[in-house]
Amino acid sequence: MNIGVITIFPEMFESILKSGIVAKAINNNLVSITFSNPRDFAEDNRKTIDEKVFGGGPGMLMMAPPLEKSLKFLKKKLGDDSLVVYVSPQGKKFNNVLSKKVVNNNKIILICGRYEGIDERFIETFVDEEWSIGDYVLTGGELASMVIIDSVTRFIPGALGDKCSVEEDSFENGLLDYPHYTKPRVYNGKAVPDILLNGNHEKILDWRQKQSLGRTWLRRPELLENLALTDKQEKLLSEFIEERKNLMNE
Ligand code: 4HQ
Repeated sequence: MNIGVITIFPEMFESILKSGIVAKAINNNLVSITFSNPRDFAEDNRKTIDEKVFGGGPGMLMMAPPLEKSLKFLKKKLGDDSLVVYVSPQGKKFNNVLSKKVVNNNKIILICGRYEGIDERFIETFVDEEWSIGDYVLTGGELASMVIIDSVTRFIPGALGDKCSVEEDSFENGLLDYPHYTKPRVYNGKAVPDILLNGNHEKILDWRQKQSLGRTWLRRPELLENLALTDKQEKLLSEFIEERKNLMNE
């Protein structure tokens, strides 16, 4: 998997390059990240990459020409068929489905805007897709790009030690994750649910499925609208709702 990043702050990426799963994936040659700094392609002696916005208003905008040269440099390295993504709050909401598509395409170039953003004509000419990581405003696209790189890396075969982890995650089945417990068995007066301790694997699977369904119903009901639940799942969810009603009446 080849990732290109256009940023005036490549040093921000040191965190994910040095620690954890992304660092390991790079060391194992599963991921390669190439940076390009538009500052290196500025056209004047003062290395200007930003300018005032036409029409007035606060802040500065990144100019198209240094971005274009930066992109051409990365395309030469990664290939012309790279998916070019501009991260911005105006984009399509990023999710696991997009993340997996990136892994299938095998190459992506992420453009990190600073200031008020980048010249619209650059987006129209060179950007394939605009993606947002959520409805909040960051001071730049770097953190959003790191979120995308982190998420994508998890879907690269072999990047996660435990093969099952990706398949058992939240959203893989369209549902939120069930609760997890580890030692000690009693913590702050709270015991681990008995069912997880008595070794009946079938019952444990049912319990977890029920918790997943119940939590999704409570916290993200809109996720259930896009799912066709099996009869078994309908039954488990009804039980969850019934048990919760009884708990609240106690
Ligand atoms: N920004 N999801 C503004 C974001 C953002 C987001 C990146 C701030 C682009 C110009 N990016 N710059 N939310 O807030 O992706």
